[in-house]
Amino acid sequence: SHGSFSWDAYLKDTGEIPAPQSCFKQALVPPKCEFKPGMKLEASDPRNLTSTCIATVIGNLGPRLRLRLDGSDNKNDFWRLVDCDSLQPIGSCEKKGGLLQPPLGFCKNPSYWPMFLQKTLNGAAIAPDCAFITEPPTPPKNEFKLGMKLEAVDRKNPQLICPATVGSVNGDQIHVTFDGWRGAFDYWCRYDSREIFPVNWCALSGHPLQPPGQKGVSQHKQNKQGKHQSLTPSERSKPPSINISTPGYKLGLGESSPSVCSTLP
Ligand code: MLY
Repeated sequence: SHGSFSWDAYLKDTGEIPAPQSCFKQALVPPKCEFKPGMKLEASDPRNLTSTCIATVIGNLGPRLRLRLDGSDNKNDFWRLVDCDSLQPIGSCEKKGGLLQPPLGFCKNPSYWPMFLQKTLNGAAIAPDCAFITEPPTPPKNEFKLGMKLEAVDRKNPQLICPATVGSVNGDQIHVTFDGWRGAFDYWCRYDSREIFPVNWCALSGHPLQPPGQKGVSQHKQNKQGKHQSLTPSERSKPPSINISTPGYKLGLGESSPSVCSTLP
């Protein structure tokens, strides 16, 4: 139901190994989503982590929620897992003696915040306590190894989860490299990031999984069946070769240009 990509065939083709479940700060069984669109909750402001705000559920993909802070615009939506400690029921902040804050970039005069808060919560759908799941434990140390396969959020298109490979390990950080995308979407993250998942997490959780990209899959890299083969870590760490006759080169339209890579999915 989520396209034709199969990890099983892909791993057999390439002989690569999935990162073990124990590497990840993710539940053994992905949590169910009990949130519904329109429900309100408390969330820490991603742009100002010390402040607790009101958020509305815009939608979900499996256990990942698309959230919008009340009083913010529709250009700053963010995604959180239902088992994320930065989410809590309405009333939690006040119980701890805290005050709900307007989001960074509150769209109205700050003096209007108390009235806005009252109006935004009046008659609102409140997310039930049972929807909030305890965060899974943090693995004691970074157990990722070079070449291990995983599923990872594309930070430039954060609704997408894609097949990826550990391209490098440095202390508590790993380099997440996206299969078939020549490095344009790669990033470093901590080993306990909530944006990385074991192979088959999407299938288990009901989240769509993107197929690997086609870039860097040249004729000589294709196997007999004509199936995808990812670049080796050493091939991948080399910058893509640039041909000065490539249209768009002089105009800066190479694939690393953020104006090209970070736009539409
Ligand atoms: N419209 C975007 C989509 C790229 C998505 C890449 N991810 C899956 C690694 C583009 O082609 O630039």
